[in-house]
Amino acid sequence: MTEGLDAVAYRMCAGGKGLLAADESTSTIKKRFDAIGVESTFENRRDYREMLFRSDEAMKDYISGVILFDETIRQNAQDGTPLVKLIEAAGSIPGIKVDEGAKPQAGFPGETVTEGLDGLDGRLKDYYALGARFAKWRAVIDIGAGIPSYGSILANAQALARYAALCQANDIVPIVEPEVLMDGAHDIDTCYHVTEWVLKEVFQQLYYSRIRLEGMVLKPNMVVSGMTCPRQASVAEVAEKTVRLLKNCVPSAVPGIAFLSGGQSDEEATAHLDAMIRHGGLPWNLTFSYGRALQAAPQKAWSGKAENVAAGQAAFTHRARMNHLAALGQWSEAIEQKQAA
Ligand code: 5MM
Repeated sequence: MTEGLDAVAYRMCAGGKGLLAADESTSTIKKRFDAIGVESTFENRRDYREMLFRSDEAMKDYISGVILFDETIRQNAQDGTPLVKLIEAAGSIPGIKVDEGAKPQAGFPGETVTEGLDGLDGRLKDYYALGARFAKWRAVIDIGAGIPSYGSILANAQALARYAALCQANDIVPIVEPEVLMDGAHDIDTCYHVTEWVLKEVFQQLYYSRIRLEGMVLKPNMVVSGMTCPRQASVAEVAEKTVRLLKNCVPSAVPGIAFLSGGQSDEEATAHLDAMIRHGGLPWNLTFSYGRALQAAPQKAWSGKAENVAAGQAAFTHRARMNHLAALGQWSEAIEQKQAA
């Protein structure tokens, strides 16, 4: 018997577990590998991801699901076991990124719209057969002079809603990811207002597309200062403003919200999540769906060498454990230091 949409959506964000975003496209993983001096070959990408998925403690106790890229969902481990089976064996859920990237939006200089709706119904059927029980689509909203525009927010929200409808029709939980980028010198209140505008429009379009909110997961950015803003908000301010914004925009029928890290440091991403949970009284489960903030440390520790696999797994397990504690509101700087040692 297959688990229903609502049950999968709930399981993705519950119990202090969160998602590993390992869905880097070929060009993004190349950038990550370039930074550690590793050639981005089919075999190296397999070995790296196999190292993560064979990290027993992390995968069994802290990672509820893994977002995969098309290549990975079809790839076998060195011993021939499908990588998807490694994830399932750990009790974690395989998922798949189905968007085809943010492309320049005609008529909207400096803005993008995410593509990938053509043929999506058929691709979702294939991915379900390969084991995917959830999917992800990322819309990208930049803050700059005169942007974002309503036309771009609307086009992206409509695409997210159409994607989510196709997912649910195929028994796949949609992760709806509207990311307001933290690049730029804007302040935290600008991030608040733009994210509010985006989330209001996204939930409006989800309503028009008849999305079952109980069977989806939201993956938003946190409300943070722009990366080059001279005044960087404190952890407490980020947590307070993010919780306030979400309470104003996200219906309580949504079972879970799993944040992206978006360029925050590993520890900032953990500290922010922990501070939000400590607010208490939240109507949804809050957790992580980090890419960089879970993988930067293991990538560095591994550096493409077979003899470093144990060190890479230890680094991944540490970050996953810290985010697990944060998702339970039990993380602290002292624990971070003690367990890293
Ligand atoms: C892992 O990165 C994902 C894929 O990005 P590309 O399609 O550009 O290669 C990305 O969508 C990711 O899942 C989310 O943005 C969260 O990652 P971060 O690093 O922001 O936590």
